[in-house]
Amino acid sequence: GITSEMYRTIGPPPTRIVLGFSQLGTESSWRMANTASIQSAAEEAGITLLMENAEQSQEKQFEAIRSFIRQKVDIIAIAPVVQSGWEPILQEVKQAGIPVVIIDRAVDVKDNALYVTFIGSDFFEEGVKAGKYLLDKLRNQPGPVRIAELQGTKGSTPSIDRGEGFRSVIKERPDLKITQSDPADFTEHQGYAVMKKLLEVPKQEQPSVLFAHNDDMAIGAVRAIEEAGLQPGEDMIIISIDGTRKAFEQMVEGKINAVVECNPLLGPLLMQAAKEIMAGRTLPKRMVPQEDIFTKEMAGDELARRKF
Ligand code: GYE
Repeated sequence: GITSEMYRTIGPPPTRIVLGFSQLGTESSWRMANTASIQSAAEEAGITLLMENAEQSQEKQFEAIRSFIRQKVDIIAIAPVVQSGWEPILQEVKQAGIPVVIIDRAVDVKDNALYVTFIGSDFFEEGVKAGKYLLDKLRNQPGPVRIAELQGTKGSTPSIDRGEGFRSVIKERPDLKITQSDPADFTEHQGYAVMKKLLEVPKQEQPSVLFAHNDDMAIGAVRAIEEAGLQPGEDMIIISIDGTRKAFEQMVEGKINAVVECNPLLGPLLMQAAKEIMAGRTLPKRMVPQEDIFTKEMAGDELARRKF
């Protein structure tokens, strides 16, 4: 008789959605988890994924996007390395009639109709959470308190907004001062190198707090702090963002005091958005994943649950 298997081979070929994705790089554990999430979610959803790694270059992102246009993909997703400069290329995509999803980091464009939706965290809120933790931690400790900040990639939304969110909270205490602030590009090795440099000041000018815009930089900094003969987490309060397994391990060891969660597992949301767009449904302009803050005290219990 005729089996369903035979029907499948003689029926019309199923039309698979083709999604072109411009990933910005491979700088951090967050990024690797984000890439893996998008790859596995595409496979699970039966969506054909064309992914290009831009290695931190906006120019390379433009090239990838143009190649997606030439290949006539159904949808283009972009994780933008920086937030400015997107208007012209997004106009090109619009001309080609291809819908765009912005994922992870934001774009700063006047015309929001240039993309369908932005799937990503509220980075300002993450900075606020980091600042609130610090205020609470120091509530019985008089200043002056010197804070060092390791910024992420210059011009990227998470770095800009985390810095602003943090400042908006700590300004409540004028005796807390950010005395040093330098970009370290969200990488562990830059976190190490920049922290080492920041510690090369006279003892009385050394910071007693480090706010790192991501875990990888905090982990690099921990190494530099230890090499300087200081005890991270004790001699220096360390707060970072992301919530990677490695950062949780260091929290359990008492080297990092608090971590604000930023969720990289955006693959399923992206694939769902792709399907809805292709089905002609309208999506909310903004989709924000649920996120938390974890302290040293909670780290042990949470560690087993960390997925990245
Ligand atoms: O926090 C950092 C990564 O854009 C939210 O980029 C992302 C950030 C993340 O390199 O680890």
